[in-house]
Amino acid sequence: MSYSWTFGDNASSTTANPTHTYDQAGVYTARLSVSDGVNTTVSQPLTITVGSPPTATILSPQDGGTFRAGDVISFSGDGTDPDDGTLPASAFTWNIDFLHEGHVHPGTPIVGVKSGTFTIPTSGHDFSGFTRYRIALTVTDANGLTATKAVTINPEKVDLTFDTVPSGRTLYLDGIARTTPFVYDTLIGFNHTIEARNQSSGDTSYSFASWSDGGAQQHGIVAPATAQSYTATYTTSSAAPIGFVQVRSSTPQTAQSTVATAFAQAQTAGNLNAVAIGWFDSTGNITSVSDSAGNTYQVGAPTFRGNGFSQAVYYAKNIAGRRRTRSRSSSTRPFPMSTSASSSTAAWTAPARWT
Ligand SMILES: [Ca+2]
Repeated sequence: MSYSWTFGDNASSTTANPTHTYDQAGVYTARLSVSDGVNTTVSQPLTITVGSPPTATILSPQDGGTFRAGDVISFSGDGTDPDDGTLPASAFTWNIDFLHEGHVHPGTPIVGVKSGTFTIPTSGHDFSGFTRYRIALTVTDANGLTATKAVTINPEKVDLTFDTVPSGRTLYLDGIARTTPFVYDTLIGFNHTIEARNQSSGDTSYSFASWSDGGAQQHGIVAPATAQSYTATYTTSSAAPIGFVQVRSSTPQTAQSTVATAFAQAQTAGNLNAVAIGWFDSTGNITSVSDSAGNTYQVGAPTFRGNGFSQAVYYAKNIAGRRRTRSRSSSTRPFPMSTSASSSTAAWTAPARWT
């Protein structure tokens, strides 16, 4: 069995239990490999600190201190070393990290100063949940030995309650949809955007009416120092039901290019109009059906051919809501015709050969 030590300062040994003296203070890594001539095993690295490490002290902020959005936090510290005495500013490195639940958003290290300031943001990454800042000072002595001290400061938070009237609707907080009611914890003084978008559910439409704080449909808020509620009130409306189906008929007895029939009742926007058309011709086709409100009719049931007659059904859905007149055309004696629609008039035009 053979032994091979390296001590990290270019020195080595082949004895099993060597003694080694380091000439210079510093941090070294020692390793041992053991061999039986066939297989070699290398030990875990062993860190050896030679000399006296420095001491770091954070003078401010106080560990456990608190902050609000926009606060300017001053930090300062000292570093001393048994060998070097008071350490210069060049020996200082500060790390100001934002901690969120179990993970870290590291800040850019600040190097070469014994003190400084940083400002708590008023927007951006929010402080909801378990958040805080960790301020760590690392000092390094002339031999490269280090010491680190850290303090944590905590946010002063407030609960904001959001709701809608009626409740159970969706609000947007900083652009993220949330179902009401909900409570949001945030940093006092932090800026947020709240929005009560118009929305619908099933046949019910919800139109924004007002916010309890008098703000616009979308507006910014600054988290106050005490708990606050924000409620958006909506005006609700239900889609109109499909209109009443009515019947009326026109029976021109001479050839005409257009036949018009008035619907019996006023119509409601959104209704469905259906028109049944018959004519004494087993080959002609209806070319178009329209009404005076500008609604365009589509074929509902294809033209049916009988012995000397035809008939077809047309419809227009989601109609505009006002009275209108209707007509149709044919060159033969029209079939007694009936219309089913919620109220208006429609017109239909015969093929060219009819006229
Ligand atoms: Ca030292």
